[in-house]
Amino acid sequence: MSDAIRYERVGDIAVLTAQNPPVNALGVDVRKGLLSGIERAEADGAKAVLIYGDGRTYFAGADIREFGKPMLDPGLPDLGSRIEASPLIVVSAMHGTALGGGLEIALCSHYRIAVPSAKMGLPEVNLGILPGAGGTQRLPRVAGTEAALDMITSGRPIKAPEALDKGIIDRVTEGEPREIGLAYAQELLDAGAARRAVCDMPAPEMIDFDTRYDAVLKKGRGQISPATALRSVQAACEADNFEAGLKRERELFMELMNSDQRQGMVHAFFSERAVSKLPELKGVTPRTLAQIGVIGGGTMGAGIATAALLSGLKVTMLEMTDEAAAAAKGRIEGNLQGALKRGKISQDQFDILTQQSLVLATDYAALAEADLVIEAVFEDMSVKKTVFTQLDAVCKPGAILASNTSYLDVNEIAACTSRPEDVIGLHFFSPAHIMKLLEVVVADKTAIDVVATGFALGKMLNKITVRAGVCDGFIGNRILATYRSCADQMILDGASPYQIDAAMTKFGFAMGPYAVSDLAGLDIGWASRKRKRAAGMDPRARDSVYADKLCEAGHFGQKTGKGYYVYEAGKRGGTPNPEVAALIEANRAELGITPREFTDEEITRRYMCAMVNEAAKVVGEGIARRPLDVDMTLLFGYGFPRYHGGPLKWADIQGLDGILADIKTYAQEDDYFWQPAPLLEQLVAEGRSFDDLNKGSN
Ligand code: T1G
Repeated sequence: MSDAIRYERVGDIAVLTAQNPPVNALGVDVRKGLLSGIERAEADGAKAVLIYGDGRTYFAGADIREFGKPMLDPGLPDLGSRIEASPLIVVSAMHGTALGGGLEIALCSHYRIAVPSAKMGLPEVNLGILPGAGGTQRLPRVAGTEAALDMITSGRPIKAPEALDKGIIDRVTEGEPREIGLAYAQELLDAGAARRAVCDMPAPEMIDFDTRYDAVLKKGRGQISPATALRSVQAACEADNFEAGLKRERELFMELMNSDQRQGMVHAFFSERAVSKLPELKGVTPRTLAQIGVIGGGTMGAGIATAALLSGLKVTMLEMTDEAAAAAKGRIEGNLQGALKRGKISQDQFDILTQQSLVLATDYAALAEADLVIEAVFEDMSVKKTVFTQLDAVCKPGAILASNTSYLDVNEIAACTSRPEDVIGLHFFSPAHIMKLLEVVVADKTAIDVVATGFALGKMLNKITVRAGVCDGFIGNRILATYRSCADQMILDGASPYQIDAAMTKFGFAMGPYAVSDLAGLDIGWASRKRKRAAGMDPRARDSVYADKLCEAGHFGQKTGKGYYVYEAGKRGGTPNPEVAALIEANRAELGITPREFTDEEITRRYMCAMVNEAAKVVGEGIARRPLDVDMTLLFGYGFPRYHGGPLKWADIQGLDGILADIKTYAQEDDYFWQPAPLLEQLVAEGRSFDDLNKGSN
């Protein structure tokens, strides 16, 4: 018997207890244990079998770490069929998260009971695959085609009471899984209940799968797993018999298992968990966080305050005037109204957050007791310095002084205080109560427990928290500046902003870079270009001025109704702004450029090569610790498609040698912009990948 499954007899019931912490993943030892447990129960005269999990959950699914490796026997589909075929009555008692292969094992059991808090679902599409142990065949049989399709293509788990309504489970009972499972199994035996196998149920009802397929494919923006999973459910309705449906599911499952998208999504799964685990923070106690200050109540500051309030922190919002403070309060209340509408908080909580947890102030003295102050004022070094000098004067010893700067030098900000060890960058993304990314920018003198507190705050606010070093733009905005610049150069050379946007949405971004600029406000890029020019640009850098002309005319994108696109009130999205082409042509003429054609493939390749090259520099210079830190930054802050895993995972999958070769080809036209990253050259020379660096750092 494997250690992962404990076997015992309680009267007529054989009890199989999973013991594979932390989530009872169905690795090979668990599968072996379940198989031999069933065989032993049948051999030693038991009349029923109870399956449940020790610790925090029933099986949370297949062991994802086994993906991409040869499958060791017994495989999950065969194990499931064997459990289902048992002549004994098999009962699963679920708690925690019965996900993927976990729910599939439960569906192979003859009866299912769960505690009310249990959640169940088939989230495989989020890993780039589909339920591969009969889930696409059994779930529609018990829940109906529509309900099953919804769960399988969305991957969303549901709570036990809903699962009961849908017929996925038979009973919901408060208690310990072992106790409620034993009682239920005994009750079934006492009542002489029959074995009940889902595979014997009639095929689910047919629907118009082709129309649905197109909709699912479109919604996935290039992600293939939900649409492929739909075809597998279709097989449940159409196949001649249950076995034939299972076989089709297996074929489609293997197609996805061998896909690049599966690699990308599994990388994302593990990386989002690894990103905040830094070796240097092990054993470091974060400072206390109960009360925070936010300076500046614009969109960003109000978003930060909202996120902090929602996580249970008390917030003092500092503004310059009473009017500005009232406006900030209005923004925060507006954000919290959103949370109220979405059911995240109750009206009572809303009242407490706005009336008790939030304090408005116009005097720095109000920040004297704050454990952490985050400034979100105008992005200008002299303004920041004024703020930090005042904070230094009023804040209590040990308070953390944080800047939400997107680009500026945190060392320089820290140097204007008497306590640079307490200064850190906390770079939120707008809207800060919604966007998942937080860059924790560690300056030269930042104390380690201040870094730990930055990560603790990220956890409280439910963010993906990434460590970044100091440089212009940190991880994300620095890489963004480079790929945006690559796009701007393609425009000078002949591409159009609309072609670039179309090519990048085809790649999987929700929006292309120019539509994003319109959304963020063209004034942001304008200010950044002016700052770079003022600091002195390298004469070899190609500068484009057509976008400046839009700004000079007062067109800042969506907020003014016009930018790269024209936005009509009440309509979603925009249409290309006809004035833009003339501005670009004038810029080309000024520079003596004869425009040429670009294919979508070339646009994508250049854009991605620029992103990967800068990302490799960011890792090589230690601004990001590991390639996965870059990948998670781009995924959670910049809309990079999850199914590609992140730019550096994408690069690994494409092949680093080909990317380096293309960069060198582009460098023949412009050897200033296209300077190959030393780390990329090194990896290619050594035949290694970015992922090798991730693994080496664990
Ligand atoms: N396999 C391996 N490791 C897993 C795992 C899994 N399925 N699930 C979690 N872990 C690790 C995770 O990496 C972390 O490790 C630790 O457990 C705690 O997780 C044939 C093909 C269950 C809701 O997709 O959604 O079944 O970082 O920090 O917030 O159809 O983990 O501590 O080293 O996330 O309490 C389908 C994936 C698989 C579920 C718990 N199942 N897991 O969340 O803790 S595919 C899933 C989760 C499949 C069949 C197929 C969540 C959770 P470390 P955690 P949590």
